[in-house]
Amino acid sequence: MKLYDTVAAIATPIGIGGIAIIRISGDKAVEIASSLAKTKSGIPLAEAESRKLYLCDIYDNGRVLDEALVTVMRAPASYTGEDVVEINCHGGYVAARLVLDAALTHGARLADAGEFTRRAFINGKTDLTRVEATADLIDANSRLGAQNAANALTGRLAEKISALRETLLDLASEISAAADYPEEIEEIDKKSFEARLREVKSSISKLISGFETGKILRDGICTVIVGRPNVGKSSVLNALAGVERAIVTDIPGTTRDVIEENINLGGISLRLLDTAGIRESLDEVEKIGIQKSLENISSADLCIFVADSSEKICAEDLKIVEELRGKNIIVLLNKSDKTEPDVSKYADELGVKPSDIIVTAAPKDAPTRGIDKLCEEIKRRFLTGEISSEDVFITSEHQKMSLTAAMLSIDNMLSGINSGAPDDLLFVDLEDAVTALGEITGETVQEEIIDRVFERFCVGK
Ligand SMILES: Nc1nc2c(ncn2[C@@H]2O[C@H](COP(=O)(O)OP(=O)(O)OP(=O)(O)O)[C@@H](O)[C@H]2O)c(=O)[nH]1
Ligand SMILES: [Mg+2]
Repeated sequence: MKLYDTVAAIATPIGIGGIAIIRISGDKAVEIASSLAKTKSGIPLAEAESRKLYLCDIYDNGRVLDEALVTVMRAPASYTGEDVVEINCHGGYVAARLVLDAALTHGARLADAGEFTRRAFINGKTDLTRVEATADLIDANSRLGAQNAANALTGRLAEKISALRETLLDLASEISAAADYPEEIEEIDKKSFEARLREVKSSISKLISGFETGKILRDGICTVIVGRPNVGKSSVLNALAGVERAIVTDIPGTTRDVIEENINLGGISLRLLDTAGIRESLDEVEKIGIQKSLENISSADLCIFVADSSEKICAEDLKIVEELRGKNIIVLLNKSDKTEPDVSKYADELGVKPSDIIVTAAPKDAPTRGIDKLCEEIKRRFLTGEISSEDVFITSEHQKMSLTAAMLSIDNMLSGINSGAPDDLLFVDLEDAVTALGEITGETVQEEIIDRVFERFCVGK
């Protein structure tokens, strides 16, 4: 499929580095590259062997820009399925930009964000699960997140969805054969039909229940640390991060803005947000900081409430805990090096379960306490069960929505079978389920969903 113009972009991040890659894709890719790159061996690029590296000088208007390795990948054996040329020039801020500008001058258009992958999708080189996995892998911020993305990228999720879709298509063809040729084909065996349907349902339900894990693998656990001023929130952040990330002083109101730190927790990413201590304040800047603290609570996966266990619980503490009701919350009784806190008394006063409380200390220049326990508790809450290197979890809302829609249609069919519904009604639900599963791989997807998937991509991918 070659409906498009030829596009080009820098596929690597701009900055100091050994290599930058300029990717050109489309009908005129080789022609445009030929007007820039002259192979050292004298072979015209138009005659270059596909997928072989050629050392070239890159020129623009007779002026040499760089010395680069150039690969021609002829359609359809390329990333996009079109003719692609990749120029591996030197990294940095200037060389790649000049080479790209030269390609644009010679007739290429600057590629939109995700356009190379979108072309690959349109040309059937990839399916929508792999497209989403590509974005997940690029954005991955943890080892297990990258592993999950790589599993989906190599087709594990697509295979699962396609197998389920195939089973449903088989069932559909059995129904329609029985309806079309009632004399030759016996009525469908409802018992075996139902059994196969239940198998598909259980696989779908497993995939849906893996969504929470998939989301954690992809985005990490968004954790907000809240509490009154001076209780030790920033000290806890620093203890978890293992570095002096946030300023710690004995002046209440030290932290005013939200401070973010990403830490690795057993292969997943813990995105910690240290916030301004919440209190009634007249200071304009502090007030904005407090507002931000409150806003972050609503979108967090986990709220760590820090209290100073060397002081009595006060109205301000209770007010903050009230803000956290209904959220996933862990209470830290901090500064336990000063006095040993009575956990059950605090649990009563704060109205939380004793099992949600961890006794901690994060004093300056002295050993910490309870930080390991905090990490274990977070892992226990968010990583239920071992994640094997073979596992693949869905990561996007759209995948979950389509699976839920397929599940609904299957439930309709199951109750239809029980109530003796006619085959043509079952057929309608089967078609809906097949369509819903096709939305995940991209076989039956609407443009709007595709647009949403590609919104996440950067230029050059
Ligand atoms: N003894 C002791 N001191 C602590 C502990 N945790 C924090 N501190 C001290 O308490 C003071 C306040 O600590 P921070 O971490 O800045 O407190 P915060 O909650 O971030 O305060 P704000 O940013 O003002 O809201 C500092 O002097 C810390 O060294 C602890 O566990 N034990
Ligand atoms: Mg602070």
